[in-house]
Amino acid sequence: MWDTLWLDAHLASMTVGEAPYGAIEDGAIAVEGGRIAWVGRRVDLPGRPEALAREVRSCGSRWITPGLIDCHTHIVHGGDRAHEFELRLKGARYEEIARAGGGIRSTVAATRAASEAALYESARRRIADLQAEGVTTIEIKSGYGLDRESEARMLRVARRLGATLPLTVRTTFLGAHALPPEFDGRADAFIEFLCQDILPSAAAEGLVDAVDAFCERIGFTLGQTRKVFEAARGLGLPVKLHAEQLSDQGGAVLAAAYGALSADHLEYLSEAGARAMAAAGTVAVLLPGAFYFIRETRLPPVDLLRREGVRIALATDCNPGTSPMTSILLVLNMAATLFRLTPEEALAGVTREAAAALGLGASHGTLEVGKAADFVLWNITRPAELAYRIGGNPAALAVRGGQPLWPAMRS
Ligand code: DI6
Ligand code: FE
Repeated sequence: MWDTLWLDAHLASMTVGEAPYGAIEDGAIAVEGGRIAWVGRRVDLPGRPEALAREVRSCGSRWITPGLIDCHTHIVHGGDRAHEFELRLKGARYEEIARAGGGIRSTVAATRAASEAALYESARRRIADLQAEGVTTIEIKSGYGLDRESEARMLRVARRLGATLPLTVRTTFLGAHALPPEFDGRADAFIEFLCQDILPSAAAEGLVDAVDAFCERIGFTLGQTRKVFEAARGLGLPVKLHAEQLSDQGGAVLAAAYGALSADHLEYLSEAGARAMAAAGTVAVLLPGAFYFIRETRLPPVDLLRREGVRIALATDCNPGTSPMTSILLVLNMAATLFRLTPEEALAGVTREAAAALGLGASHGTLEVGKAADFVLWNITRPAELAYRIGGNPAALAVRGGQPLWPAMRS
């Protein structure tokens, strides 16, 4: 007998098939032991609902999607950069601020100074915004500590958020995010220390699910990124890359050569980069919040990605400098309005494709038997509404591992 049977719902299963959104009208989902035990049309249920499950719940004709996945965040960090925002509005550019010691470095100072408890609490609040919109899985990067102890502290906070909240957390080590002040002018030495010491010690503590780097003029070179990837490979860890955000450094080609789970940003992606990603199965993670916030004008090459068959995911990039954003629904809207993704591509980008970008494609991201019973009930009449609206929150109920996240459905 199943634990729970959810009835009177339309399902946007997000499986790849004939129907847009993998839609199943008048569907049902059965949950057993935190996983999806049955999913399909209600008329195909193998018996009377009451005979099949201990608990039968009506969804009131709502739509159900998979739990949403934010696959690229820097959500654990100290302080904020509202002041830098003011400076930019008076004319300073992001790269200028970064070169003048502001930018990422000011967040590094604030993060180093913050206690583990303070980092946990500020991240928990930001995560609460995401959860309210149906996010059940997030990725969290380090990269504002940049020394052994502070990087480990960020990742421990990420692990604790996953252990204490109804949320699946994947951690990514982003030690190669910026050059810490104590290594000024010695980027190669920092990368050496990172690969020999900071990364192995974080990995030994079980804090690292994947390894990332910021390959950019204001970040690290292709050669330095390769060293980080070699170190990750030596530890048996998958890689990802901040690639081609502000310029074409050839990062996507390198990432693909290492079988990266994803290459992220990609406004300046070349054809060669897209082809390499397609061949390697590397997911493109687009971050419209950062594009919008720094007023980038170069669009990521969405048509090229489609043509080459590169999978496209979306995320908030929640970070204090370039995307102080905690709304996954706004990401959907921005991806549609700014990048011209269809609402279906946008929803796939925060479900099926985001799961793939985290290496969780087998267990998350679609409504399919055997996968985690993570799903969201929505007060909408068609799935396109999720990308259509600006502001407002139609989430009626989020369910993770079969457990509702809040006591009653919102209408
Ligand atoms: N790309 C970004 O957009 C963020 N990091 C990165 O590698 C910016 C991080 C920051 O400015 O604090
Ligand atoms: Fe980022």
